[in-house]
Amino acid sequence: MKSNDIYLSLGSNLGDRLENLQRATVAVGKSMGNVIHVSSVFESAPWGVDNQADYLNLALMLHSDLEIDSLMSEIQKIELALGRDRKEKWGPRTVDIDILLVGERIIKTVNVVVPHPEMVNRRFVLQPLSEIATKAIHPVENQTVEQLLYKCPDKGAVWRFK
Ligand code: PH2
Ligand code: MG
Ligand code: MG
Repeated sequence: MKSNDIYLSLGSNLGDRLENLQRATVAVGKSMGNVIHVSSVFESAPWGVDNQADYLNLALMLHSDLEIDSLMSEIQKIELALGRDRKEKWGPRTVDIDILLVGERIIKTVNVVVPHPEMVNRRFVLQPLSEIATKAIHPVENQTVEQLLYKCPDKGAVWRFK
């Protein structure tokens, strides 16, 4: 795979949330490629399932020569190493890493769909992403991240944490 601009979303709402995000960012740089940009950290109420702690989220951009399946398996290793235990859909997690965009490619495999199908509906994803990728194009919507944030139907509060 060409070294595209790959955008990831990281989230944590268990344990030391900030440390989890920092450790995950370092691990991404070690095993997946070169981390070029990291957004501020934002906090938001849990989306999808109530009665769990607030999340911290950030977005980052990396350059990588890995194919999509290798990106996915590295992500799973990092999530596991940081204590992720996959139980409940939308439930609490020490760290969740999602692939949002891979350049302007549209990818559908049994493991992963890029652009992330739900990113346009989640303010906690778009708000950090817009900090580092304002003009990046979503190749399905044919809109920039800035435009997607503006028209995002999710009106949940997302505030700057760090
Ligand atoms: N991740 C989820 C479910 N709900 N809510 C917020 N605020 N942030 C998240 O990262 C998040 C969520 C499952 O991936
Ligand atoms: Mg997720
Ligand atoms: Mg995930």
